Amino acid sequence: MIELYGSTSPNVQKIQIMLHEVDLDYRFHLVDVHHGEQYSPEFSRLNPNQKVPVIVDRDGPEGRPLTIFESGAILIYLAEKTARLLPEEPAARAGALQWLMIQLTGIGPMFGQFNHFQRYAADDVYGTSRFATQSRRLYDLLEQRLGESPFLGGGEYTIADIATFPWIRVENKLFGKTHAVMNIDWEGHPNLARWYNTIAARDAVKSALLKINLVPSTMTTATREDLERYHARGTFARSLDGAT
Ligand SMILES: N[C@@H](CCC(=O)N[C@@H](CS)C(=O)NCC(=O)O)C(=O)O
Repeated sequence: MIELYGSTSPNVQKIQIMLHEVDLDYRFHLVDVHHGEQYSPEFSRLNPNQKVPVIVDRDGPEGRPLTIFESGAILIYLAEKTARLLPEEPAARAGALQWLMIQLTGIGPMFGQFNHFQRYAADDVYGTSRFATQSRRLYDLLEQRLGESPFLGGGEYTIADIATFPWIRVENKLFGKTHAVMNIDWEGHPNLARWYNTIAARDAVKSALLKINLVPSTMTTATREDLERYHARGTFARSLDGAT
């Protein structure tokens, strides 16, 4: 049994999709990140970085429980545990891992920052434009790659696709209509659309999405102070000179 600590975030959705793909039983524990549950001593013991997702594999190596944070590390662990969705052959494995890293270091952070500025700091023209530019560049990169290759890593569906798919979903609870907000159209990105539709049609993905859609957003009841803390601004901002 896997215990999954998460929220509605795309970084959590990728783990849910993976668990359905490799057919491992899991229990979902909602972490109310908009009311500060990630800072609790109990959660901080699971992840000192105080972010979701986290898993606890009750049947870890040598039968002992194992706690893992960071979605990329969790995907690699689950792929290795089940010998699924991460090729063993070195070239194919490197191909999958490099596109997994593009998601972890590019797509997630850039789309995330774009979403933040566009929704909460749209008056910051430079920030909004900078992250819109980076996000659009990444959409074009994916389109180019998927014009050359059926899946991101190569010929096979891998954890690189699983990691990226939730960030491209047209609608999710956290980001709303990401494509619409960024004026990204499927017509201009036909290879991305083909890839997206292929993944969305998989049985495991469909069953994962049914579960994902049941996870409630904790943002709706967040107070102004909760949001200031979540966004690390106002009284929660640290000063540049390190005084706070
Ligand atoms: N690099 C991390 C990112 C995790 C992350 O940013 N999680 C967000 C949800 S998308 C979170 O827990 N936010 C709460 C917070 O930052 O306080 C991963 O891929 O697991």
